[in-house]
Amino acid sequence: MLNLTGKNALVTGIANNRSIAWGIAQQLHKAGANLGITYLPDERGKMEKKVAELVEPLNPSLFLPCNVQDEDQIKSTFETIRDQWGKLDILIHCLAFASKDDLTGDFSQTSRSGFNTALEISTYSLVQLSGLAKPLMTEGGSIVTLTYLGGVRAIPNYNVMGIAKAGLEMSVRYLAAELGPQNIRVNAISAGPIRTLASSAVGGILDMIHHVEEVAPLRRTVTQLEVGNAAAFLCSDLSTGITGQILYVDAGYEIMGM
Ligand code: NAD
Ligand code: 0WE
Repeated sequence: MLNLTGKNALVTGIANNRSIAWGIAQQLHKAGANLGITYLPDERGKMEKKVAELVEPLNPSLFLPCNVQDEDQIKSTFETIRDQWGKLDILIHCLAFASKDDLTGDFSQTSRSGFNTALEISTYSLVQLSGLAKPLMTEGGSIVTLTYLGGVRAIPNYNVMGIAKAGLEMSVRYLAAELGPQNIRVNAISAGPIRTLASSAVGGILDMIHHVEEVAPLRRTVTQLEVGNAAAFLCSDLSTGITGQILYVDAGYEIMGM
């Protein structure tokens, strides 16, 4: 049975009720996990209030600001986990960012700063958070990140995010190789397109979703809760033999030739 009682889970990447991380947090809570939630703070504290209200029903025992571009916030997040929880069992990495200018037009025109920002936030953050989680996962653990097919195939306009996801998927393998001896497993879920804050800001996302609805074996897109169920599985004792893998939760789209 899928049971996460007694497990401490840190979930990053909740912005609103459409976030994939919100689907994951709900399923981890349902399975009995003790939750810590991080959010991306803004100057006016609007995000803090919004996300706090959203996650309240899940009774998180930690609720912390964590901009992955801010060294101090990252450090203090993990210090708090060490002091309050003692050990960490589950890390959900569910964030990405590229400048909107870099998600349209010619990939060859990506600026140095745009490239660096996309890879810093979307890729390096997994490496850094995993490194900080490592000493806290004293009883083993499970790290799960979110990727997209655009890291493996050239998908129109995904551009620099594709390079970030390719790096992310390879980071999963190197992290799995390093952390395996400590019984820490590292996997990624490659989700099909879902309408979220991040994806809705992207031109042509609706056409993309309609294409998936026509071509995917299941003739539909997937939901945040379906991704959440796969994440709960990867965090549970049902998947103790699985590490370093990319699990497609995409209604089967990836297998198709067109
Ligand atoms: P979302 O906008 O709800 O989530 C993105 C999150 O990234 C937000 O919570 C945002 O606050 C956070 N973030 C951005 N910059 C940050 C920073 N500097 N520090 C900390 N957090 C930061 O959108 P989503 O679609 O749920 O995206 C979550 C993950 O799922 C991403 O990795 C995305 O690439 C991946 N993904 C999304 C889809 C899709 O179609 N929506 C498909 C496959 C994979
Ligand atoms: O990973 C993603 C989205 C990531 C993302 C989205 C945005 C929009 C708002 C990263 N940074 C930003 N920055 C912003 O300013 N997905 C998998 C969703 C997505 O994005 C696409 C897609 C799909 C699917 C971009 C182009 C083509 C398809």
